[in-house]
Amino acid sequence: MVALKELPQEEYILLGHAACAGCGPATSIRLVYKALGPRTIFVVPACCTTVIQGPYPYTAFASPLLNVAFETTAAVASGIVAAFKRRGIKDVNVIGWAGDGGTADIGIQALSGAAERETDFIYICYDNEAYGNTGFQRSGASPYGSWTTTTPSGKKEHKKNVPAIMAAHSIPYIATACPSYPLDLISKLRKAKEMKGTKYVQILAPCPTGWRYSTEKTIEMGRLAVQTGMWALYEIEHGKFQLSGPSVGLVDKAKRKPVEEYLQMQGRFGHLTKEDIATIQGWIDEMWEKYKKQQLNV
Ligand SMILES: Cc1ncc(C[n+]2csc(CCOP(=O)(O)OP(=O)(O)O)c2C)c(N)n1
Ligand code: SF4
Ligand SMILES: [Mg+2]
Repeated sequence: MVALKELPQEEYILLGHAACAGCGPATSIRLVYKALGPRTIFVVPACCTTVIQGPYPYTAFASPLLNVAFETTAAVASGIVAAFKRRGIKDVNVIGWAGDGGTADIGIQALSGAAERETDFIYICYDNEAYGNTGFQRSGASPYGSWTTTTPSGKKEHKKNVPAIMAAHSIPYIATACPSYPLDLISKLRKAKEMKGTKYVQILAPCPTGWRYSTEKTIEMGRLAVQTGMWALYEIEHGKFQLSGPSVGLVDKAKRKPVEEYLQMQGRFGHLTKEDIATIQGWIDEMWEKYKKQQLNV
């Protein structure tokens, strides 16, 4: 695990960005930059980041960023990787940086193709669990029961498991992360940077505007997501699954906080009944039984 004192003092997401106060994705960009440094090119489809970056001709990113059509993130990144290879450029990190809508739903075909071609890049899905940029519509990654503008009485389906879909592609590295655990996040990206082939990282990035909580609680919200087991931190390295960070100690259900503690802090879950909460708790417990088996390799 990287130590705090090893992190660069420099900031690469600059003053004047246009994120909402308390934006989890903006904090995540800051950490990704601290992990990878400024020799990094971001490929970004339509999403909140196209606002966070600031209006043209200004930019809050200290390195090149390409805005691309929604479904093309991994395809464009593949082209950049090929062009760099042709020109013999080896020291630039090519990052696909897309939201959950742009990953779980709209960009999944291009992502799957890039993974199958073993494209040498890191694809990061920052997951605020809805289509934030267009007013918070449901995505495949929105959790069961959550209010969005297209699920006014709560989503009826569970969250799509994109890391598992990527695991089915047998890529060398998959990780989940959260900006509430910055050193864990940075360590995972540094590891991904050193590996060849397609690396997939999904960051749970709390969004006060859509999740409806007060802006100073973003870090606390991410911690609660992890402590309740709603979001598990893990790595799948060359097919080997391993829980990481605080999630290591949460295999035993008694160690996890009840999910209600997390849900009750967010307006998007304000309408949930006891039965809904039990359904979500049941889903978490079921997921953790799977993590336990994967951890034990059975
Ligand atoms: C092909 C296409 N369909 C729809 C849109 C409209 N659109 C722009 S951003 C966005 C939401 C993106 O959601 P997500 O990928 O989760 O990123 P977030 O906004 O949450 O950061 C949508 C639907 C578009 N730009 N292009
Ligand atoms: S809507 Fe959410 S993800 Fe988008 S900029 Fe605001 S806080 Fe960040
Ligand atoms: Mg989103």
